[in-house]
Amino acid sequence: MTTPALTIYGIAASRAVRPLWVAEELSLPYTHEPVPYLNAGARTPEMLALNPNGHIPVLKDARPEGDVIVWESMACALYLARVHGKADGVDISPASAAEEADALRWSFWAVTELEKDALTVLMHRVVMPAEQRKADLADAAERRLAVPLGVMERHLAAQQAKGQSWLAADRFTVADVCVGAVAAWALPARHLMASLPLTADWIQRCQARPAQQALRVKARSGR
Ligand SMILES: N[C@@H](CCC(=O)N[C@@H](CS)C(=O)NCC(=O)O)C(=O)O
Repeated sequence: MTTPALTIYGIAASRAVRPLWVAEELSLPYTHEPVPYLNAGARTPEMLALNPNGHIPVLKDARPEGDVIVWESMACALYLARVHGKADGVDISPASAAEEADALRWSFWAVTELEKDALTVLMHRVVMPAEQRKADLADAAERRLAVPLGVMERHLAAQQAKGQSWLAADRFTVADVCVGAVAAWALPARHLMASLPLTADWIQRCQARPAQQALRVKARSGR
């Protein structure tokens, strides 16, 4: 058996889920190296040689012209779709200039407008031990999130009016992966989500993708 050209470094219970999810959706052959981020797992000499920031995920694409190394989770996800997708209007890769633009703008939007506050909600509502959670931090993050998530709610309503049930098209695309992976962190903001029915429904549909469910099983196993 030949070794796959693609290697994704990083456990599924991390931002590595973004490129892992794209690879699964595209049915790409790849090697998964479940490097943890705790205990400086991303800061070994081998990992620092790949990503001097000391973070996961990292993507390696062994190409005839030489290895291509990508870090930053959104870049890894978008690279896989751009370079390894078919762009046929069937798979999740952008199939037109408009879809490419949507994948880029919504992915950048997710990391700049959503990620920090969504992570605060997740950590201080669910992940941290109860005695360390700070409700006031989560409350403030939820108030701020109401603004960008309101933008998303209105966008999804406009998409629905065009007969498109996903973020960038009438099919699930890499834009849904990139934004859905971040927006899901805000699900514990229950009151906020109750006020955003289209957004809550879209996040649940992203989470219900078989690729996402398989990765959640993997995440629970620690890989
Ligand atoms: N902006 C980066 C953030 C990467 C990041 O912070 N990854 C975490 C895991 S989700 C990590 O590697 N933390 C280990 C550390 O910072 O030591 C990305 O999206 O890839």
